[in-house]
Amino acid sequence: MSAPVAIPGLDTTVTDHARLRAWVADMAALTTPDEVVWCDGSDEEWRRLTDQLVESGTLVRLNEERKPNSFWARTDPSDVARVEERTYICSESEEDAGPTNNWMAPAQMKNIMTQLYRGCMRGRTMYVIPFCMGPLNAEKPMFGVEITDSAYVVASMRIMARMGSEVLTAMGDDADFVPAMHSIGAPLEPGQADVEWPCSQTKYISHFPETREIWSYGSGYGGNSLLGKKCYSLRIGSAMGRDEGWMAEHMLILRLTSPQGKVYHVTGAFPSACGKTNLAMLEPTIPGWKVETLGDDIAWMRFGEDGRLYAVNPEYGLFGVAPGTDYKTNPNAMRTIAQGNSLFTNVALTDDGDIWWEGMGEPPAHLIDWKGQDWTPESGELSSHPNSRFCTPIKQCPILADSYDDPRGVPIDAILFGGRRATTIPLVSQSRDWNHGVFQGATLSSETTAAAVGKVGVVRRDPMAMLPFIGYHGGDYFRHWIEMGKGKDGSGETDKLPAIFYVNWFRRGEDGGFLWPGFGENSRVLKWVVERLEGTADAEETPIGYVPTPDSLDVDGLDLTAEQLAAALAVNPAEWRQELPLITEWFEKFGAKLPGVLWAELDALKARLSAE
Ligand code: GTP
Ligand code: SPV
Ligand code: MN
Repeated sequence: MSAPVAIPGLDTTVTDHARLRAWVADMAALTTPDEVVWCDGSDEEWRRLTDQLVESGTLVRLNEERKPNSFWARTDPSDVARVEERTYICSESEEDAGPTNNWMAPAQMKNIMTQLYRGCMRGRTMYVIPFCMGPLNAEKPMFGVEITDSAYVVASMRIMARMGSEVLTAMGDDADFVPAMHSIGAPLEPGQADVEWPCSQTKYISHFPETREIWSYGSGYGGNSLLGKKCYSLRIGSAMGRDEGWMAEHMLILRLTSPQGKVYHVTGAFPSACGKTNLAMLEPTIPGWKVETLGDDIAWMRFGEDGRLYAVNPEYGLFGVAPGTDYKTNPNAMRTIAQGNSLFTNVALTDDGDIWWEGMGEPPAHLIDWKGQDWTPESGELSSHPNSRFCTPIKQCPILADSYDDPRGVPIDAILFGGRRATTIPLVSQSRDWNHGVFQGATLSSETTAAAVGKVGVVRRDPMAMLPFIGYHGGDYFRHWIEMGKGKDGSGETDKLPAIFYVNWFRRGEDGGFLWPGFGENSRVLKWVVERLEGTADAEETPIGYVPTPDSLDVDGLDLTAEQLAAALAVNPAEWRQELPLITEWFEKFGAKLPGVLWAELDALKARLSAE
């Protein structure tokens, strides 16, 4: 029911979509903004909003010659990352949220959040952003509409998703869409001065998987506020995929061409800040190999007519970890941001109006750090927050694959699971078969990073790199993976499925340093993966899967001793035996919903290890 309120911009001729109009009217009546703006995605709108954000102090315009049409933003120091503790899956039954999510009953959550939303946009503008995840010409375009009171969110959404008039027109008057409600939770009283980064100390990131709704409150940070990304494309998306027979995964997508001109597509699921963007944009160090980018964070995968699994990147931009990004590590990311049209959040500002972060060569003599303070190399503090980010259009990536816009996606040949582990996990191993690969994914472990609020460096299980993003019961999610392994419509055409590999770029040697050089050198691992697909690379069968023999991995020209290579590839049964009780404990969390085949995989692993 829409209450009769006279808010400028609320009554509009831009759409005849009755459900959309009613929802916007309801939210406006609840949050009482000064005006409602329907976003069209135009250049004029971008200029107006960024000018306004510069005026209010949220953005600083960067040097036009270095970073044209680009801006520097600093958040409140408390609003720098995803807040997993405040993220909820609100299914009707608690059981359906499973053991990996926070849960609250939908009615109770809506009650609490309705109180928070009441009047929360006072003194602010309500923006309505029609968006589409994935190509607009998809068979079934995946529409969403985000309501927000943050112009920073609108500007970021314009980079990260296809949005604006074109989308609204395509929605017609009755297209299905995911309503995604967002407020920073910082109303302005008459005469009250705004702060540079308004947000609230109370935060809720709530998902209603049954009604396909998102309600977010209190944070302006990416994953909490750009609701097309993690909230829609992973949490709601995973629930849709379960119901409709497809998969929403936290994966990069790349296209790999061998020196013989053969084309392969690879996806990779690594937890947050564990290397997806870097691998997706990799510049191979081995001659003749070519990588092209399709996506750096999210893949939607469904079976094609031919029974193969096809992946689409639902996003339109890159929201990448800034620190560590440099011409040496990720030159293609540097070339992408060099074209401008980007937002940089919580990095440092140089005296000549450019950006800088740790890992970008020699530090300048003076910077303004992410907290707005003067910084010098002697400061002894990081100039940029470890989770500082660049937000940049994917179309600017110089190695974007031409198939990026294809609504059918690209056929996947290999899936990589990977984590950040100082010990135990070898550089690469190939799973024995699909179910063993699902076991590798389900037991994936990684050290926590700055991408989420909380302690960094703690090893935790992060199944398929989806721990914070599975929108339903994790046991059902594993079952869905097992079901997908039976082929299109359960056809049993398992030879058409991608092969599954488990990688770890982050194993450390006795000196504490990384054993493997990583970045562009990871092309050597991709080469081994392809040669396994082609049946030409040797492997040693170990209890945990197939590991490269020292000769089968191309290390030509690499400054790596035989001992270092052996240490990177080592499968140490004693270390693996220590994992077994941890895996048992992990699986027990899922109770009766853990697919029996995963218990069987664990038993088989135990048996293989005890035979060592
Ligand atoms: P999200 O955007 O949070 O999902 O992260 P991501 O998985 O895309 O990670 P990203 O590629 O941004 O890398 C995160 C951090 O790991 C950066 O600081 C990188 O420099 C570093 N990194 C990436 N790849 C490698 C690698 O192969 N070796 C090493 N040692 N570090 C890497
Ligand atoms: C991640 O944390 O996995 C990210 C950044 O990709 S965010 O959009 O904040 O989720
Ligand atoms: Mn991510």
